[in-house]
Formats: sequence, C-alpha cells, structure tokens
Amino acid sequence: MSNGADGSQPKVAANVDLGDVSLNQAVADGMQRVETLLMQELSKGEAFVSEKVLHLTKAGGKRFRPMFALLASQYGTEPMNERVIKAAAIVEMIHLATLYHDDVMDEADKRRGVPSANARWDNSVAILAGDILLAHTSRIMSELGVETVAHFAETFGDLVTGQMRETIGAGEGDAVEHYMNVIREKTGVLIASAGYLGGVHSGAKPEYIEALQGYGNAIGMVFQIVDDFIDIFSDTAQSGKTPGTDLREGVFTLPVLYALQEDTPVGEELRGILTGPIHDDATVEHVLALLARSQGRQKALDDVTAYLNEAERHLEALPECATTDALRNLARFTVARVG
Ligand code: GRG
Repeated sequence: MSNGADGSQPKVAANVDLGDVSLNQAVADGMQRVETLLMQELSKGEAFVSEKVLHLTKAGGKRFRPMFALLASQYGTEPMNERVIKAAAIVEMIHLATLYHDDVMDEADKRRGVPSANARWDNSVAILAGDILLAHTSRIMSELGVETVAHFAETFGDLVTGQMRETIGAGEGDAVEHYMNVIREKTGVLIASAGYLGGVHSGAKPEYIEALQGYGNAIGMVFQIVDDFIDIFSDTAQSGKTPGTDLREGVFTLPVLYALQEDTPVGEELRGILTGPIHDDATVEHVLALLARSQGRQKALDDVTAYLNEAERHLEALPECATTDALRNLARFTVARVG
C-alpha cells in the first residue's frame, strides 16, 4: 500500500477530460475556486505554521476527492455553490492531514514528488502540520452546520480505525478480510464522504446522495486495489514505479495475501520467503516471478471487477446525464492503469 508516497508526480484531476465540454469547464472553474479557498484558508495563522501545510498543498496531488465532490454536486438543485466549494476543500484538507500523519508512521521520505514534511523538517513538525489542517477544517466545517460536523466525526473515526487496524495487523483473523476493511476505512470512506457532501450541500435527493456515497466507496476500493496491484505487476517503463516497493517494506497487499493462502508449490514457497520485509533485489525479483505464477493476480483482478460492478450499480440510481457518463468513465479509467 504505497499510497502514492513513491515520489512520482501525479496528474492533477482537474485536467481529466470528463467527456463533455461544458462539464469540463464547470469543473475546472469549480476546482479553481477550491484551490483559491485552500490557499486562502491554509495561509491563515503564523507564517512558520502555514509554510508547513502549504508545503504539500502546493506540491500538487490529483485533487481527485474535491473533484468528485464537485461532480456529486451536479445532482443537486444548486451545483457548485459556495457551500459545495467549502466541502470540497475540507475533504482535500483532511486527505492532506492523513498524508502528513501517514508519512510519519511510514517514515516516508517523499510525497507528491517533494520531500515529505517529516523528511524536510521532522516528525513533530509533520504531526503538528496534520493537526493544524484539522483545526482549519473544523473552522470551515462549523460554517456548514452540525450535520457536516457529525458526518466528519464518523469519517475521522473510520480513518483512524483503518490506520490502527493496519498497524495492529490481521493476527489470527482472515488476512484478506482484514485488508478489505483497512482499505475501505483508509481510502473508501473519504472518497465516499466527498460524494456525500457534494450531494448534501447542493440539495440532491437522498437516494442520489446514497448512490454517490456508495459509488465513492466502491471506486475507492478499486483505486486502492489497483494501486497495490501495480506495485507488484506493473513494469517500470509503463508505470514509472519500481515494482515490489510494498514487499521491500514488508507490506503484503491483496495479490500477495491470496497467493500466501494458496495450497500449491508456489504458495508453499512464498510462505517460506515472506516472513517480513525483503531487502535483497534478487529475492524481490524471485517473489515477483512467483506472484506472477500464482492465483493472486487473477483473484485480485476479480475483486477489482466486483467493486467496479458495484460502482456501476450505484450509478444506475442516478439520472443519465453527462456527469453520470463522466463517473462511469472515471471508474473505467481507474482500472485502465492495470494495463
Ligand atoms: C484523521 C489526520 C487523521 C489521521 C488518521 C494517518 C491516518 C489516521 C490515516 C491514513 C489514511 C491514508 C494515508 C490513506 C491512504 C489514502 C490514499 C489512497 C492516498 C493516496 O491518495 P492519492 O493518490 O494522493 O489521491 P494525491 O497525492 O494524488 O492526493
């Protein structure tokens, strides 16, 4: 679960072609307003504090979550109104806070193509930068009302629970079920939140809000499984990533967990090797070759298909329009990275 901390510079979501000229324009305008609000709010307070939070904010990122919040608001009676822009900015700020804290826990040295805050300054500064982001989000959230505050209490709880669940590990429990719970809590929940808030603050019907939340959760699952899959099966020339980063860190993602459960000579050999992080290049190569021969690859792809179908099922509850087409294409685009 490299979570994009590999130093590669992600493309900005606002540049994604949504397949419709006026939707592209509306979302680009909305994203510009989100960006302005982010810079304005995060510049508040002492300069020695704001420079730390602006560090990762300005470093880029795909801005996928705020973009989804804007798209979700298309289903309401007041798309992309000021409350929606605030909600979209909050979701990105919470995402940012988790990245600051995650990089401390993972001892990551790069994030969004720049030195992580813990590497650039130190762990204390990085943790406090995450904390001040939560202070900024609370201020804006209070302007959006108690329902939004209550919603975020749930979201925070899930994010922290997912991180702690991952830290503690599966123990004697089912490793695949544990993985699914972790990625739902760490990734699915906040994307679902973006859909929920975009719907609520634009005045969308309850059944649309539920569909947007469900779609967000499913697409988050697809996004994370695909990311983890690429870490194992992509070739460097295509993805720009070095395969096996998670294995080197002792992080066993979905294809590995399936392969480790396998009652075959490949499974047997993997169980002998994968008892912790692997440091040696030749062993990483060998494990990657074993994984390519295992059933883990296909089983993980089957799960991606299942979540993709779930995402598309939620879209059926939404009216046919340019935004629904865009959401359908976004789901397929996420999977297309598998190659
Ligand atoms: C609530 C502050 C707080 C902490 C909760 C640290 C933590 C506990 C949770 C970690 C959650 C986490 C880091 C999940 C990973 C999510 C993920 C898929 C990150 C990568 O997202 P991208 O690819 O990144 O959208 P960009 O850089 O494009 O925004």
